[in-house]
Amino acid sequence: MPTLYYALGACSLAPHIVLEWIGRSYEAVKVQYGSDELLAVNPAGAVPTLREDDGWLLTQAGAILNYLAHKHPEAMLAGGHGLRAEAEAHRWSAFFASDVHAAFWPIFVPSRYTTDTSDVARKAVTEAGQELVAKQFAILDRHLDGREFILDGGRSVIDAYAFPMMWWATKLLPNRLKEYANVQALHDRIAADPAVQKVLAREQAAGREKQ
Ligand SMILES: N[C@@H](CCC(=O)N[C@@H](CS)C(=O)NCC(=O)O)C(=O)O
Repeated sequence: MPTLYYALGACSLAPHIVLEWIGRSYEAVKVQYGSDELLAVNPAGAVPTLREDDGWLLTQAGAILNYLAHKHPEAMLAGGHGLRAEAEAHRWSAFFASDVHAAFWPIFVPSRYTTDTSDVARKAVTEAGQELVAKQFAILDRHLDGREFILDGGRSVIDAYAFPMMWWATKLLPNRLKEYANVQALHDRIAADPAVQKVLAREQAAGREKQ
């Protein structure tokens, strides 16, 4: 049975959702950033990490999602067949990893982006991050015009990848997702999915447990 190491509300929510969509047994282990338990499975001290029964470890959200989609073709989460469909899946995976996720970092941890410790400097970094995130959501919003999901071929791991980031945006952008009606619609569609509700409830319950 595969094991997913996750943290609350983090990008690890994406493979957590995908494991639920796949519908096979898995274990989800909540970890603390910086803990020995996490460092033992991911030298970056980051989530997500997927562990297979034989001890094989896979890190990087995009790689895990791609692996799960192809390990379970019956779940039809890879976003279509053929060279171009695969290229599109890689394109959007890279977009979320390199452009969207990275744009959130100055908002999450502004101190990593300036050596100036003043509140003014930190606030400026946060605002720069918000602008960068907004730019990425504008791109996604245009792409989603007339589409139900990000890739052709229906719901895919890429929609799950988008979900935590859309969720963060509803909390961290000054205008939330108001300017991005198509992104808001995708967020709402994924959020309403019973499997997603189950995963969110599980993560929240785990968060309430005593450490
Ligand atoms: N490139 C990595 C980034 C993973 C990442 O940054 N995860 C965050 C949570 S969303 C994390 O674990 N941060 C802890 C830290 O940076 O200390 C991936 O896509 O898996």
